[in-house]
Parts: sequence; structure tokens; C-alpha cells
Amino acid sequence: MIGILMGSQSDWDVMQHAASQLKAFGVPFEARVISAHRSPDLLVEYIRDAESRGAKAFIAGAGAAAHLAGVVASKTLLPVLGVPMPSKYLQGMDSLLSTVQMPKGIPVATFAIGEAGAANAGLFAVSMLALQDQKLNESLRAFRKNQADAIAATILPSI
Ligand code: RP5
Repeated sequence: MIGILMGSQSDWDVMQHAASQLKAFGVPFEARVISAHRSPDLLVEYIRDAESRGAKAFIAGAGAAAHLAGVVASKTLLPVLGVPMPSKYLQGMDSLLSTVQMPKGIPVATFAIGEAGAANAGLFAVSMLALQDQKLNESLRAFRKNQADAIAATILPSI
């Protein structure tokens, strides 16, 4: 199981792209709104509970002073994949820097701002699980081949 966390319901439009990728590969996940600053006690409880239920990694998306992924990483040894949310005033640069610039010792694997980052975090989680799951490995190989085939088959409109 992969735990998908986000700081606010307003993040779901973006974070659902992580969920879609996991769903497409048949990877079990659960998505929760839990804020590092609005509900810190719930966050700690959730991480402990998800670990006891066999979570393999967490994907954490947050915006602005985005400390969710870092706080999650501070409370677990599982891999934490951070997704910076687009933000109104700084276009997600605040979220990106808050998520990616973790001080030494507590790593967060940080992805691109927005939908692509969320989708890639989902795909990265699939890659991690595929290390020990041959069927998933084959599905991932097929996914990559489909992408390559689509590029090779692209014909540009004539001008
Ligand atoms: C962060 O603040 C959330 O992750 C969200 O991206 C941002 C804005 O939250 P709302 O004010 O929309 O709840 O905690």
C-alpha cells in the first residue's frame, strides 16, 4: 500500500494524478488530507498506523511553506516522495523549494511542481515496488513501450 497525503482538499486536483497512476498499475493506495501544521497529531498517528498496515512508501503533496513531506520523512524510515503544489502567488516555487531543500539527514525525493510531478511520483512508487514484483515490472515495461511507440508513430500535421 502507498499512502498519498496532501495538506488540503484543494491539493486533490493535482494529487489525483498520483492516485491514477497507482490505480492504472493495480497498486493499492489510500489518499488522505492531513496537514503538517493544521493537524500535526493526526499526521503522526496516521504514519504509525499506515506503517503497521504495511505501507511501502508515502507520497506527500503540499503547497506554499510546504513542510508536509519533510515532516512525514522525519517520522518514518519509508521512502517519502514529495510533490510541490502550484500556488497562487509564487506559482509553486515556494512549494518546490520548501519540499526539495531538505537539510541533510532526512531525505525527501522531490518531483516536479503540479500534475506531472504527481503522476511521476506515482510512477516512481510503481518502479520501487517493481523491484520485487515481476508482474509489476512487466507492466511498467509495457507502459514505457507504449509511450515510445506513440512517439514513434506521431505524424505532424502538414502546413
Ligand atoms: C497547504 O496550503 C496545502 O497543501 C495547500 O496547498 C495550501 C493551501 O491550502 P488551503 O488554504 O487551500 O486549504 O497547507
